[in-house]
Amino acid sequence: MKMTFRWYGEGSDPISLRQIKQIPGMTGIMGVLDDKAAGEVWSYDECRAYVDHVRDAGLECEVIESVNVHEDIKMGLPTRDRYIQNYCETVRNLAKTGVKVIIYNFMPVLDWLRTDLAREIPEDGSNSLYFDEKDLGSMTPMDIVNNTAKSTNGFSLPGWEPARLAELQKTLDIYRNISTEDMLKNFQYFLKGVIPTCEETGIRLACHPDDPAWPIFGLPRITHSQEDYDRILSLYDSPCNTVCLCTGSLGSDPANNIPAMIRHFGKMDRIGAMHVRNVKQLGYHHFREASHLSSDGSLDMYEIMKAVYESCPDTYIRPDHGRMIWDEKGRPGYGLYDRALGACYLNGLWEAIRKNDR
Ligand SMILES: [Mn+2]
Repeated sequence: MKMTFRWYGEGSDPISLRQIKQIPGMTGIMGVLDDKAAGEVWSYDECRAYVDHVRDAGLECEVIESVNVHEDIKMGLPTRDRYIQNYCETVRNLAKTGVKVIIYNFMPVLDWLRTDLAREIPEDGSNSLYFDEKDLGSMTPMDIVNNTAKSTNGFSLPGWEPARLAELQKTLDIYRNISTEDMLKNFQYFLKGVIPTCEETGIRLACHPDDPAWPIFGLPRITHSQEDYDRILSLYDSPCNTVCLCTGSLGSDPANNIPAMIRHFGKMDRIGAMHVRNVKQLGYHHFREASHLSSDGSLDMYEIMKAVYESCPDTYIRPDHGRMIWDEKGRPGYGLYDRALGACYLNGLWEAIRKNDR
């Protein structure tokens, strides 16, 4: 297991590489070129400069996140071929710098979704990301976008880039005529276009699940259960077609048995990377994010780490969204303190599991 930390890059992330390096057991980052629009090529020079900068700080940079798939690919528009070519070029450029895994998602338009980015946790006065489907009742997708954009403390958020949301209404109208089956066909077309380049360059592509793990606003979401991922892996059978198993996204639905899913895909060697965080299920389509500690949420983090140890012990892991604690002001979900605590806790579980196995 390699413990890593999401980092948005110099100028975009208020957290420094030096701070990340000081978290015990931290080996590297999961990086992103934060200013890139979906569909744009990440040039070799840009990738090289980013990776070298991370390495100069004594950290590895083997996982890159949010190489976003252009909406035209997901919608199956004729313009998709150009964007698939661009994607392949980015894959090649990243591979040349030593990157091993690229995390992406195939969520239609809205990416991850919350109804509150700073809901106070009554027990301790901290706050975290929160979702209650009942609050969506009166909201349009446009309301949600505006709300989210207002609550980010001035930071960009992955998946909420203004450029891709500018034509939101037009995009939503197109999706009205796209079925789940169409979406799967578009996904397969994308994989057929990109996986051969991944195989050639040794990059593993890891698909992040829908967050939350159910359909929203009637959009065709196809990546939120074990069955969904079995189908996606069968669309293109390759060791490079893998899952980014995000325990918090999948864990928003109590029907998903996370340790069982880790074992299932881990034993197939189809987990490219993991996001490991806890979530507190509060009712039907209703949850908030919790500290990583098992007893603070609904997921058994010991069982999760044990499943990793037993089925995919070499995978990349990072703590995911943290609460805002100790008066930190930062990007919602991506503060330093609670994610650092999360990493230490997961490392502690790992040490105990490992030693207990001797
Ligand atoms: Mn995640």
